[in-house]
Amino acid sequence: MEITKDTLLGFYNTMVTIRKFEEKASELFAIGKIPGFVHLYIGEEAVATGVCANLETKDFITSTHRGHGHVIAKGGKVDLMMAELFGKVSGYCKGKGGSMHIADVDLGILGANGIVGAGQPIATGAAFACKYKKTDAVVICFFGDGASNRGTFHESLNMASIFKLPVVFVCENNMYGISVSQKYHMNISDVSDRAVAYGIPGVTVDGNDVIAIYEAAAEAIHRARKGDGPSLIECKTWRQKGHFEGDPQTYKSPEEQAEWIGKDPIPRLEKKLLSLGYVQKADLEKIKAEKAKMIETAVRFAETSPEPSPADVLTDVYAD
Ligand SMILES: Cc1ncc(C[n+]2csc(CCOP(=O)(O)OP(=O)(O)O)c2C)c(N)n1
Ligand SMILES: [Mg+2]
Repeated sequence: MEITKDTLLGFYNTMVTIRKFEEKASELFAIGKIPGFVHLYIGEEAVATGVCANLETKDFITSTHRGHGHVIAKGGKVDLMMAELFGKVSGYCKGKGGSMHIADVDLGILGANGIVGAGQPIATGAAFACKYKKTDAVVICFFGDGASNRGTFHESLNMASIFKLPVVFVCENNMYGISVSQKYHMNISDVSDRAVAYGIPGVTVDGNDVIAIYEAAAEAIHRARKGDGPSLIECKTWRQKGHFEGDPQTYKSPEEQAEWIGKDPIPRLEKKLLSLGYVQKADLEKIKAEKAKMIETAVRFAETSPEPSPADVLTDVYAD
């Protein structure tokens, strides 16, 4: 599979947008401008980027509590996202969802979700609908290593397998469920081994290598789109921040943190772009400055947007 300069630069733009969004969210949370919980995706940007680069607008994703990267990679607008984090009426969900419940059905973003593992049956149901309606769309289900221990994971893979549904299960294995290391929360080292139990392909890829993820996802998405059913892709990665903003992270050793910072997916892609002669260092700086500016504009939009009215507290909460 030949990967063009434009494709690689597209990856870079998306990953830097996610990084800048997350860094700004961290800063704003620390000074009390963002209410509620914030779970950041810093260090994991290659996963959403590499997978979603294969998708079309008609395709769907389900996301998690750590969902900002998925939304951006699927085409979500950073100003509406930032306003949602601020709880403003101009946000994606009129400020009623917050960081963990951003959705944009028109873009196929079926929602971030505060309930671990809840996206798996939603993705399976959406894939059933795609097959039933013969829309040729596929569904990507993002979830963590912790979520692969939930019953929803096993039920969803089984159902998707027997019905040959067009869904790709993407496990973002950042090696922790909150403070609990994978070593303690499961008895296997590769989540992809779980695919065997459902008779579907399962692969493990380097989750900090956007190209490897793009290629693995391309194959699984092609398979799903042509009617051959689901796959499981495990991306081994690392969250550079705490589970949530404010987490003291006493469970991570400084050595493992340093090792993984050294594997940061963004400098890694920068090296690739530079070595191929596609960019100069100044071009990369320019992209970073552009994205930082775009996020500043989003923050201004969020800050200057009105607060929701208490009178609207129950509107859009229940479906008729
Ligand atoms: C059903 C359910 N159980 C427990 C929680 C509390 N909880 C929030 S995040 C989390 C860990 C999730 O770990 P993982 O799936 O690996 O995702 P990560 O945070 O590492 O991205 C838990 C247990 C929850 N939100 N929902
Ligand atoms: Mg995890």
